[in-house]
Amino acid sequence: MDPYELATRNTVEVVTEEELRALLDRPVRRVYTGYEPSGEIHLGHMVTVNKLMDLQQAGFEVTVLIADLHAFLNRKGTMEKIREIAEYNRRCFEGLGLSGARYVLGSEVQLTSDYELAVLELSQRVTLNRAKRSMDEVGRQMENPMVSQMVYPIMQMVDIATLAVDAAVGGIDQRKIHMLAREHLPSIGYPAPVCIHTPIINGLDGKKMSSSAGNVISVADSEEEIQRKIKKAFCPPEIENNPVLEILRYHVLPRSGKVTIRRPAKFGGDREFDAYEDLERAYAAGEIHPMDLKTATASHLIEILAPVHDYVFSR
Ligand code: TYR
Repeated sequence: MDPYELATRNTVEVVTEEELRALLDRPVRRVYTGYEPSGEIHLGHMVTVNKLMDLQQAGFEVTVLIADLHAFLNRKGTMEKIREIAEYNRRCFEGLGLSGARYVLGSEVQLTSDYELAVLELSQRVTLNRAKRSMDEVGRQMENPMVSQMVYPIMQMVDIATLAVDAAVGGIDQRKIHMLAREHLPSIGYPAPVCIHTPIINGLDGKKMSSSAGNVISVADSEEEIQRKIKKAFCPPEIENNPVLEILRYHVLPRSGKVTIRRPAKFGGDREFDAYEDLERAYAAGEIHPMDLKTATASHLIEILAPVHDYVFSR
């Protein structure tokens, strides 16, 4: 696949496309994504993991930031607890295919005086209002934001400079922080990063994905759990807000290259799709039954996640 196509497939926005093209012409290019350590690495995280893998294939050096201090600032728990899951997360990301990446633990690079000076410098340029709004979709309990959650976006900007990356990948929920970075990093002598935004996919029930709501599939799930969760997933006969189609689009097709629907001959026989548009069209036209779509999704996902599960839990 052409590098530009690889870099932009399955994204909702690239800021800017011209800058990305220029980057692809450079001999060395670096991209990163930061993740707050999380008890479960799930299909939501995997959308950006897949994008990083696309970019790796398009010649980017990939950095994964395990943002332990950010999780702390965002009220996700004690530093001790967060550190513990950070190590687990790293193994998950490696198992998912990011084995050739550079891994950086936030607290290992964010407590130097240069870093702190950059944070202070930028905090003097960003209004409280902008900082707060940038956290709308990222911050926890934002009806009552803490000062730590205003420091958070400033530090995310400084990460980009400190890690010396040319591009930042994130869900579209990171957009406002990224726009602040593009606006303000040049004032501390750092070029504006190219920002690549992926969609936020829905949970299996069609509602906002959240580990606590149990509507996600994670790297830790067994085959039986994957089967069970997909079986009861929301899968309307439409293409709008259909979490099963989203899994096929954002996970199965990029990783397996095709979707195979297995059916007895009397129900139309097997069908194979290697482009999402074709699958979507066939499904919208009623040529594929939701039950068959689910069965195919479960077996593809099991095939994708089994080796990851083994890698993560094999010792
Ligand atoms: N803001 C990201 C999230 O919502 C985490 C993150 C933290 C990303 C620091 C980048 C960064 O530099 O999970």
